[in-house]
Amino acid sequence: MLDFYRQMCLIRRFEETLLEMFSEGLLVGTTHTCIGQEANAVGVLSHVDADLDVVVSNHRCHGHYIAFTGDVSGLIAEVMGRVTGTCGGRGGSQHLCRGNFYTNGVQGSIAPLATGIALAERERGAGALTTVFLGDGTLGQGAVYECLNMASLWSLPLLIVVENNRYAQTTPSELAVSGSVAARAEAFGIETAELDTTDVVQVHAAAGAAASSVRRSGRPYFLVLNTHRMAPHSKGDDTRHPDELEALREHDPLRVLGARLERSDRARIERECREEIAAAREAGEEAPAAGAALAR
Ligand SMILES: Cc1ncc(C[n+]2csc(CCOP(=O)(O)OP(=O)(O)O)c2C)c(N)n1
Ligand SMILES: [Mg+2]
Repeated sequence: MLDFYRQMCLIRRFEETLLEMFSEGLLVGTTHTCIGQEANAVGVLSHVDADLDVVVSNHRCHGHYIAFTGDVSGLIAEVMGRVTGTCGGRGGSQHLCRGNFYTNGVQGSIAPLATGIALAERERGAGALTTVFLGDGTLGQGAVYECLNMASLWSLPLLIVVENNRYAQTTPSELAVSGSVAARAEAFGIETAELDTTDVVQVHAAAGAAASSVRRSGRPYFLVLNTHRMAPHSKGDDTRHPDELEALREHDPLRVLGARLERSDRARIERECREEIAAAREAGEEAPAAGAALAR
């Protein structure tokens, strides 16, 4: 539980720092924080092996990246556009590639990417699990259903995680998503589970069952995690009523887990995370800008 708390805290502090830096005019481009959704990244990715398994993520990818790699220095430098960034400062917040970790900000594009990777990995025969994270709004992309069909028909070792935060930018899911999300995958003969919690321990348990099922059967699995985005879609673009945002605070995964920890452990972990992110930011600030390196 302490390690879960540490990872979630690191992700939270990292993203709070990005929002602060944007508001100070120190960053350009955009960013999407997973503030409120950290339990998903940490709970699911505690079951993958970074040397073997593959993770494909979307525009809201920092939590997944940090849970998979622990590399806050590379990520902050990447968002800052520095040569020391994960992709030499050219990918930015949404387009990361390191080892077996890939992201792309084009909604739905990662579903075919992950399906193809799962097929390639099955052919390679090393037993790799491919995990892909999709948002509820991305269920509006037709390619997602072609992928569910192929993954089931061809028995691909693919774990599809839907992080259902009930919004796509400003559009609530009631206006965009009909019927049952889980039933969409069930219609393709894919095993599913749905969870309504921000407790990382519960996410960890459900994701463990899902990952074991894929590894054992070689078949896809569809895990729906009903969750809450506590911060704006990107930056300063939250049109929700303040009362709605206030009500989300009780679901804060740090609060949910933190209540079960000793106060002294919490304080120590929070201090260590603050220090780690501050050091990463400082190192990023000292590194040369990618644009300058490209121009040379
Ligand atoms: C093809 C495409 N269309 C539109 C966008 C702009 N866009 C970025 S995020 C987003 C909403 C995604 O909603 P959801 O899948 O629920 O993920 P969430 O942002 O809630 O994590 C949209 C429309 C995009 N990135 N790609
Ligand atoms: Mg959403």
